[in-house]
Amino acid sequence: MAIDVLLSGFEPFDGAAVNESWEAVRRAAPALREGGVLARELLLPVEFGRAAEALLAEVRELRPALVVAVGLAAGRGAITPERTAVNVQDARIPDNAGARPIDAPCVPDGPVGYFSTLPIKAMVAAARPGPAAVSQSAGTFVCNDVFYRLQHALAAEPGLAGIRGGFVHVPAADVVAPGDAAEALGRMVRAALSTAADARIPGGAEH
Ligand code: PCA
Repeated sequence: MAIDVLLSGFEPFDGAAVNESWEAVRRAAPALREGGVLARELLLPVEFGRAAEALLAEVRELRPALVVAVGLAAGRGAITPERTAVNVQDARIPDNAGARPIDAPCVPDGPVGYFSTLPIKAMVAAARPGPAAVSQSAGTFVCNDVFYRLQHALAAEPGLAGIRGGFVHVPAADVVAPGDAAEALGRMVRAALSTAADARIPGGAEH
């Protein structure tokens, strides 16, 4: 049977004991299944290259309608669907395997970036009334690497045609508790499954 959604979260990194992304995903997936959505969850290592390869292996195997990769953005004040992935690895801290690339491409000779193919505005609306906003960039660490390689594979591999994918960052547990993040994630997944053309809601920013 075809799967509706593959949700991924990450292992802890940077000395933390837990990663709120996995805390949200491991709660959201069974709740979605109870509600009749065919959801699968996958825990990813915080490692450049290896995390994306693990996600893509599962995507090729399951061929879900949607792929929603989730990561922790500890400094943020809201749940944030990401608009763009950029072809850059620039690590402020080493990943969990000790790799610390600086200004390297995620995919050599790949395009500069990809847009999410999830309806990010409809997902922000679905996540509210909790704090939720569009993010214009997933950064340049492992989350962006996973997001970029996911979008690259979905765009380039004929066997993955039609699969929509994207990335959501969740904030630390003191901003949004994991149970609340899981509920919001569930609503966002349902919105993404039922939304073909994204809602026209402003989500931009001035700096
Ligand atoms: N957050 C990191 C990587 C793993 C995670 O949960 C990031 O934003 O790149």
